[in-house]
Amino acid sequence: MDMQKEPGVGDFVLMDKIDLPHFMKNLKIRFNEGYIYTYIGEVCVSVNPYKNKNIYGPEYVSKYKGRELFENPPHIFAIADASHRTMKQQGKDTCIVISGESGSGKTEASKIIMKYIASVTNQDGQNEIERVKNVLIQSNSILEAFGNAKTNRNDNSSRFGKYMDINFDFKGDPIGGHISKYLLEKSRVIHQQQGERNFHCFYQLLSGATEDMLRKFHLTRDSQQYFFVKQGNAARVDSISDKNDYRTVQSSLLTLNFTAADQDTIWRIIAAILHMGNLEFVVDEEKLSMKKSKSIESAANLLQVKKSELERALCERVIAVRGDIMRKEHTVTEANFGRDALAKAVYDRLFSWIVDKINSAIDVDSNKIRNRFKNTVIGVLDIYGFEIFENNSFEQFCINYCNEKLQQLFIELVLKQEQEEYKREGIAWTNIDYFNNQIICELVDNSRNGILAIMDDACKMTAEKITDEQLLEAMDKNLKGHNHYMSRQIKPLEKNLKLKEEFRITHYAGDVTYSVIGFLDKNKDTLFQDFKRLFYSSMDTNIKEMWPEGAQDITQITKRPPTAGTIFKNSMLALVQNLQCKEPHYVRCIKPNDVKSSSLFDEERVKHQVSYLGLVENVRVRRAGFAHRQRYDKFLKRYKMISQFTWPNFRAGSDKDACKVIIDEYQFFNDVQYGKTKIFIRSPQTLFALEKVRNQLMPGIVTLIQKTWRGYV
Ligand code: AOV
Ligand code: MG
Repeated sequence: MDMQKEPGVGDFVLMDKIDLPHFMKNLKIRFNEGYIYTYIGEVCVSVNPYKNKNIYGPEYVSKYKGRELFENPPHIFAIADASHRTMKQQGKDTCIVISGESGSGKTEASKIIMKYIASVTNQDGQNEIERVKNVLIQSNSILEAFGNAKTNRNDNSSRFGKYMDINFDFKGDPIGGHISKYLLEKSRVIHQQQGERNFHCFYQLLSGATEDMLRKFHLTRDSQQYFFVKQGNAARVDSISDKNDYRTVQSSLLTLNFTAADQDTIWRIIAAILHMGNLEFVVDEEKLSMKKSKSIESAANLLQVKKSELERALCERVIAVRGDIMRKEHTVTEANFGRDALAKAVYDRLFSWIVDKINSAIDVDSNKIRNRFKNTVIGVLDIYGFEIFENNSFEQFCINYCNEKLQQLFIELVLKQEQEEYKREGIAWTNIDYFNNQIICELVDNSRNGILAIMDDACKMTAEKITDEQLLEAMDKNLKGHNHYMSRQIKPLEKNLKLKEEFRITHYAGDVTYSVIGFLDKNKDTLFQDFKRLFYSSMDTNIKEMWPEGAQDITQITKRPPTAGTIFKNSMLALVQNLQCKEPHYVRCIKPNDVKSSSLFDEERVKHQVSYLGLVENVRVRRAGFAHRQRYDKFLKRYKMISQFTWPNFRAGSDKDACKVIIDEYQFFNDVQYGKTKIFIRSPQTLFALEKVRNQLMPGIVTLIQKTWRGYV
């Protein structure tokens, strides 16, 4: 095997001893030598190289195309190929689940996978398939412009979860797709922590737009003029060229059939949000009004609504009291809250609208190729990774919960698959101990006393307004004694909890301290109805389309919409269900250090990730007895040359019998078990030995074949 020529071992299953130190040693040797991929059976462990590697070109594509995992050195291409092959040959839906903490390389991995799939398909060069491939690939730059941002963990951090289905026809060519997005971190629109930025698109517009366009939008190039993009003091990022990215986004928008009017709407909304950030309110003789500035006029213009009506919607709200309609003026706090909620909602709706538009460009149902009857799917999941910041709020809580759910899925599927395989093949199996994070998932999503349920209860009480502190009290009451939950109320001297409004969750990937302040508002996610009506009245038909519920009559609105937390939880449950019914392939991403260095292997940081990802346990389960398993026909194909009884053909029985003959001849019978369809080999040494014999005989065989060929010519 090629693997043996590489530093360390290419599959952790082949290590002499399976424990954390050996795992670390192998990973480190490989990273230092520039080998970023290593397998655990069929799972691909990937360490972020933090530099461009020359391993994704056409020669690599042809090397991996149509090959089995073990035939080549470990590579993410092999995982993509395996997923595509299973889908194509067995007609099964497959998925590739990419996980790892923030900055570990998930989004890059997902793009590499998509590009690989694009390179190995459409060999006949059909126009429509080429178009679909382009849409799939170019959608990335648009989604990243509007859904990614610089954080303190990653210069290009995904601030939304993304699951993309790619649909294939019977030949294995992509004919369409669908993108599902999960909870965009919209609070970033109005606030950024020190060192962070708003979404890339804001800076792209300011750097990339023509002078003419800026004038039309009443903007200056200087991002420091706009409160919504300057709070993190990090407008410039070394690794990013906003100007070039703006151009890329523009050309991608064109490819994806966004009309000139659509593009205009998009950038006008971004400009309007920049202006919204500069709106201020004053109270004069107890009357609330807007502080004089050009911003309100600009915002109204750009959103194509009446200035007076935007101003009114920002300063007061219309309420229905027992069927009567009344106006109520905001306090300054309410007005500020309303403005921020508006900016967030406008952005969120824009993002959803963009995703919908991309989907309509690749939707299979409306696609011309729908008459091709067979339609299988590869799903690629790239979510926001586990993250801990200086200040952690509702958004981190959701993101980290999402990572818990995926870890849970990994545990279940990897264990389950393994168990089922042994059961199916009639092989005895003993369980390997794991940390099962189900208990943390339940701490969050248990419908009776999980944090989300407690939060929803608090949001339902309208009689008196419940504060965030009261929410924390309710959580303390319900969760006291839970091993993964802690607050100062429960343990007054707990030193990691600085403030009384903080609580801590011991996640699978580490302790995170959250501030409860803002949880209730973010969960309720209220937006005054007035805004919805206003935007429904916009002269811009795209904007109107983004606010359909503006058509509702105010007296008709009685039902409380589901909370943000509940929507997110349900979307996670649906996601997990969806992934569960596909054949999964895994990429486990690891971040080598916190300083984005291509040469530093920070042992402590890596060790922590290896531990919480359960990778060593993964190897153990995989090795529990059997380092290698292979279908009889495949095993025979590879090794029949090493026995005179099976070479060139075995005629005395089944493939299984032939495999037995080989194993018996080399006296490995104590190390092997025979399942129903597969051979299971216990120790890697047996495999090495077989490989060695094969390698030794290979030159002879090659010469023999060559001779035979010469005879023919
Ligand atoms: P993430 O998706 O896992 O974080 P990314 O995929 O954005 O992380 O990777 C972070 C950065 O690491 C990229 O911008 C690249 O600079 C570098 N990188 C990652 N993988 C590779 C690779 N294979 N080759 C070269 N450079 C790479 V987050 O979205 O924050 O969870 O929410
Ligand atoms: Mg990402």
